[in-house]
Amino acid sequence: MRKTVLLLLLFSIALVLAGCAGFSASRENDYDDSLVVVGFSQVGSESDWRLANTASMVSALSEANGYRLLFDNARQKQENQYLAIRNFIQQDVNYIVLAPISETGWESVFREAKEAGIPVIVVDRQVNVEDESLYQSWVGSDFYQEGRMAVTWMEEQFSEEDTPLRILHLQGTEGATAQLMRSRALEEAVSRHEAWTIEAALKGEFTEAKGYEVVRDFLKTGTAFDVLYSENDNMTFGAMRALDEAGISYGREGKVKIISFDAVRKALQFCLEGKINLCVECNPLHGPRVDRLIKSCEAGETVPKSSYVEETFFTCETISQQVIDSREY
Ligand code: GZL
Repeated sequence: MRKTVLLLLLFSIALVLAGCAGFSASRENDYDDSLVVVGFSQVGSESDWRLANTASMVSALSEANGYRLLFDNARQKQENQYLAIRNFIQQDVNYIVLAPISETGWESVFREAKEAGIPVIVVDRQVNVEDESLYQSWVGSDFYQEGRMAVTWMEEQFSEEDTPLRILHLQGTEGATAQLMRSRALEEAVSRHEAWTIEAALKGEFTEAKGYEVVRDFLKTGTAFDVLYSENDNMTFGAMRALDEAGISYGREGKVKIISFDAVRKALQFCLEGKINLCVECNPLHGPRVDRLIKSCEAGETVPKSSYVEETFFTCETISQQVIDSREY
């Protein structure tokens, strides 16, 4: 008899604990299920541009705007983006948004998302997949056009056809669309101008630290150059520090002319001070576009396969404090 009572008592305790566990588990997932659940895999936080891009996405995909956002920072590693996407699939999100670190290697994980019935939206850099049905839409910049803006400025500044022009090329993360297209525009221009030469192509990985390191090491070779073509502002900031240390002047009155991409506020300030000659804008504010895309998908509307953001450029002569103060990033 005593044994039966004890067993019954243990069984009831087990039931109560299971019930609580069940209750606590359901409470963990107890969010407003009218929200659209979005898993966003971001490249990292390597640059001022990236921080502005993240801020734009987080503010647009807010709960007040009808979303539950799951955010993952891949810290510049593609395998972390694979992990994040598979995690989002397991959590059965409604949409996956990816800012890809590089163009290739997405087929299998995109196929897993498609098989799970989860649309993928790509932002910023592009993906290179055989089957374009693997993603719903892409929002980003025309990086080739950005490069064309820069080389057109160079052709205007250094118009004498036979004037030698020695270029130091500071490249972003290898294989990123921004790097591939900004580099292609420069390389095509150099092939058109016999007197133009690329003295070196340095890999700065879009970060200030790496930009400083590779330019510092290059300057030790004593190779002279006339123009620094730097594929993002943070690498430019690092290069400026290396040029300062080497006692090489730059900017409007300087020996070296500087071209920089992104046009974040700090770079525009340097442009106003005459330290950067040309800032080519790369618009990071993709959040509202992604919000509109998802809302269209939710309404069953057809969405464009790709949409480009508007961009411009600024020079020492055209930038002003008023323009800088009016910008969002
Ligand atoms: C461009 C973006 C690039 C920026 C860099 O859209 O992919 O990556 O130019 C960022 O600042 O790191």
